[in-house]
Amino acid sequence: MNSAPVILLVLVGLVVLFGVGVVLYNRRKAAPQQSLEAPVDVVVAEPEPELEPAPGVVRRFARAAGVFNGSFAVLRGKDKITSETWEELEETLLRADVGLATTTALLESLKARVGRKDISNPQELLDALQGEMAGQLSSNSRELQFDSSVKMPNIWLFVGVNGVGKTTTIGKVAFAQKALGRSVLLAAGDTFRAAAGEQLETWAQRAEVPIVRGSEGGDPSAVIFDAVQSAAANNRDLVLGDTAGRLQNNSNLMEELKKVRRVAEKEAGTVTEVLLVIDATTGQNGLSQAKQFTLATNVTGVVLTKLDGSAKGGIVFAIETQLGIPVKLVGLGETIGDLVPFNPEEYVRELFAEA
Ligand SMILES: Nc1nc2c(ncn2[C@@H]2O[C@H](COP(=O)(O)OP(=O)(O)OP(=O)(O)O)[C@@H](O)[C@H]2O)c(=O)[nH]1
Ligand SMILES: [Mg+2]
Repeated sequence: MNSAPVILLVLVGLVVLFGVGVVLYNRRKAAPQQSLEAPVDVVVAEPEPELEPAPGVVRRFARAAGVFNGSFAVLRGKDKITSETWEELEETLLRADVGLATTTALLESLKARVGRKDISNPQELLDALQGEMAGQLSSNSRELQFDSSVKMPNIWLFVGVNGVGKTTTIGKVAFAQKALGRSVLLAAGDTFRAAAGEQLETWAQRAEVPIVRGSEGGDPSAVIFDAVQSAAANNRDLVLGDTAGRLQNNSNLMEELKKVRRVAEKEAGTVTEVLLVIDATTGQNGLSQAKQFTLATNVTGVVLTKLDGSAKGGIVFAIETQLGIPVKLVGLGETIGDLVPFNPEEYVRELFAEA
């Protein structure tokens, strides 16, 4: 009768053994599973084919220029020039921010040619428009002016209303000019707010160039003057001068810029470029700002920024026909390499390229 506890003990022992066995079996089974996960991780770490490669600067330029594609495709599909053709053309040009004055002039000229039977179908009309638009772009030099004959630093000033991209453009230009072998110095002439100097300092670090800063609320001309003196003393080639996009009293901004320019040339430097920075996304507003700046300072070129985020690339024509100033550089993003020289032939070709 004493066998009952023994049987119970044996049973418990068997259950425990079975349990341990199951756990061990599961562990062993789990082990290869874990080692299988490693290759899965590797697969995940490989470039994902679904992910679109980051669009390069060239592609962004083509995309910005491709604003006419849709409407022109519709026009190309027709075989007669009708009043609708003209409406479609006008609407497309205005939508791309070519501007009313420039659009009207372009269409007048084309209507005259259709009247003379020079042009007889929509395809010829578009070809003629392309030719006219290409012809409207300035024949002035788009090269950044650098006078190496003077034995003093060249100064390039960057002007424009706040937020257009002056400071960012200076960082990009510093990087590009340094790559060309020039020794560059940045001048933090925007003393309107402390953050402006810090922002330029960050760009100086990225481009690995020195910077001269003043105090917040200080005299911008004094900063430029100090920067030019420093550049001259250290045989630097080029000073890139940042300026404020606004002052406490906006009407003083133009006077301030005139003074900055005067002071920059007072002793050791020569201003060879005054680059007006215009934000492409502001459209025709940018144009009226530009007029004010050209009146106050002798603007030598335009930098058109944010063309990567804009369907308003037509502003190039408005700027060049109405101000007569060449667009020299185009900004296509926020990083240091996102700046390209403006190539008018390529731009017009892209505008009229069939999608
Ligand atoms: N997408 C895009 N953004 C840009 C470009 N250029 C500048 N930006 C952005 O525009 C914003 C304003 O640029 P800033 O360089 O600070 O402009 P700013 O003219 O110096 O402005 P203020 O100092 O306020 O007068 C920033 O967020 C920049 O990153 C460009 O070409 N493309
Ligand atoms: Mg700035």
